[in-house]
Amino acid sequence: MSGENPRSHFSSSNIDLCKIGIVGFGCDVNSSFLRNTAEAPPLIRNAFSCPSSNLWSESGLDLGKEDIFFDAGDVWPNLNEDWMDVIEASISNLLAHALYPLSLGGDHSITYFIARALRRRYPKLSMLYIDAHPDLYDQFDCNKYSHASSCARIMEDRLVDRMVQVGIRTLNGHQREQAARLKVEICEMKDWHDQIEFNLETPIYISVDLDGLDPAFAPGVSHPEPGGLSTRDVIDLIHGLKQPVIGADIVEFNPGKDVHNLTAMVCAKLLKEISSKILESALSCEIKGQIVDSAA
Ligand SMILES: [Mn+2]
Repeated sequence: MSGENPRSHFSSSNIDLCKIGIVGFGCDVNSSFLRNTAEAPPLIRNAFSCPSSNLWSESGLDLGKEDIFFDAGDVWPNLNEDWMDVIEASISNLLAHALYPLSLGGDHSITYFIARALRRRYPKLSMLYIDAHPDLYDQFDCNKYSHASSCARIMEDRLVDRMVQVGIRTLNGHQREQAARLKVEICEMKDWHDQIEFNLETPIYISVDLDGLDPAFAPGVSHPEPGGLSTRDVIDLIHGLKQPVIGADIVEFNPGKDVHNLTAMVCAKLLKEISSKILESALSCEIKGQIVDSAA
């Protein structure tokens, strides 16, 4: 470990020097089956700074250095607030400080509200959506903001130019129709191979639902679906992206279903590798914000 206090690595005093804005959303009100993903953000933070590992990414970046992460803390539901606006405003605030937002969920419904904020900043944007589920229901349990409908909302509102989904293995008839109608590009798990190329040409936002991984690797989820990606598959996929990565979320970790903290550690590992990828993108630009300008 490079620091004295292993739990302080997200903290930094100067928001304007940092590159990545971390925010947790303790939101599971749009979950359709089980709750408890709201408990995830602090556990992912703990796993990130757990002294069982170090803070270096596989690409050789020391994520324990100062002025990488600005920690905006965790946002918790307040029945008197419009929760959707709170998420969108939280991301907008990070973007206003030229930070690349990295959100810890919470259920997958948060991604739609994150994308609403991102779209105002990024006129060209692709989303890489790693999940067992396409989340394309027109509505689920009479809830149009369900975590099972987030991609339908994102595509209807044209919040991304391309939506590429990986790990999908639960398509039904309705969602196949929705995917065709909304032009979602789905790499079904049955067709997955590790040399796959998506040829993304715009900045990329990554959304990782832990159930995209096989439950053998990430058992702490509400909807375990056998036959999924390995942790290595996901890391290699992230490493292989050629366009700048401008933000991400890590969602649907259900601590109540975890085994020996395994899924929390997977979240932390993905947090490190995604952060490293974001930093590589940021460092390749001499001035913060150049990615935005070049994408216009
Ligand atoms: Mn899912």
